[in-house]
Amino acid sequence: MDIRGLYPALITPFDAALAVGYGVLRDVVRVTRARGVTGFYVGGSTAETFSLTVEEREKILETVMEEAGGLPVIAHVGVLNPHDLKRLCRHAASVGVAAVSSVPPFYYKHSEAEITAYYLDIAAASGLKVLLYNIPQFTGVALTKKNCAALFASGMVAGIKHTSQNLYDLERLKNTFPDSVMLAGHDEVFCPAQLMGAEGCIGSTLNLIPDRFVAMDRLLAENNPGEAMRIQHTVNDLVEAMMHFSFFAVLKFLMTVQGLPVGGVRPPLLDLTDDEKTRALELFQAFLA
Ligand code: MN9
Repeated sequence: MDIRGLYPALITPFDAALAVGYGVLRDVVRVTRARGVTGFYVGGSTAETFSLTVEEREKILETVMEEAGGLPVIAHVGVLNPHDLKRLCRHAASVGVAAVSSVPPFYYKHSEAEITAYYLDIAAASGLKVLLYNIPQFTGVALTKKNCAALFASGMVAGIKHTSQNLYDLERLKNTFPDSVMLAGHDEVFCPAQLMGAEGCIGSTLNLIPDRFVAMDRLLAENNPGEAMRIQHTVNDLVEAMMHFSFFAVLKFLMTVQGLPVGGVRPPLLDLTDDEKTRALELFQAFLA
């Protein structure tokens, strides 16, 4: 399955009791589909995945698969416990995802051999190709053409979700492994990432403003990077403003304001205060104006 394209890194809706809102999740998938996204990334950072149980992660994936209408779904299966990892890999394969994905093993400083073995275990347990998830700001390790060479050589890597502003690393990866799919992971560098070798993106703000990414993508395909960058600047004004708040809390608040009642965030993340909500609403209204 072709995994190039525009993916929301889906949020996880929660109800007032902080249980997963599976019905609202269906709505999020339907609404973003109607607004032009071409696939779904499930259970990643934006999903608050490390605050979910294994059972919830499985049920969330099943729910998205039912609403995805045949669009490619990529499941983040990352977890340190090998038992849960194998279970999530097998489950993802059983429901028909296009690829599995994971951040590299985290918390400890893992060696290159350990990172390689972790990903090969995922490929073996799922029988699927793996989309590496490079997010050095959180994992403390940058995946590069050098330390991922063995993984790409294994033939089990679909590509990389590059959530890094180092676009030189991205360009070197694409240049070295041209048959792999590179997806931008930082929404604020969507346009330049496409010029540096990405063929799409996986991002949190595609839950909220997917149409802006569809528009940028179309303009780039029409060879009009100038106009695409005009949109990028407006997106980045919003992202910069959102970064003054707890990011996923403000993202979910703005989705709620837009008519998708996705609720708040799960602890240990904190929701916006009433004052923050007022300010967030003002800045979003300015963005839409
Ligand atoms: O999944 C997201 N990564 C994180 C991708 O949140 C860690 C991005 O979409 C960012 O939220 C976004 C803002 O920095 O680029």
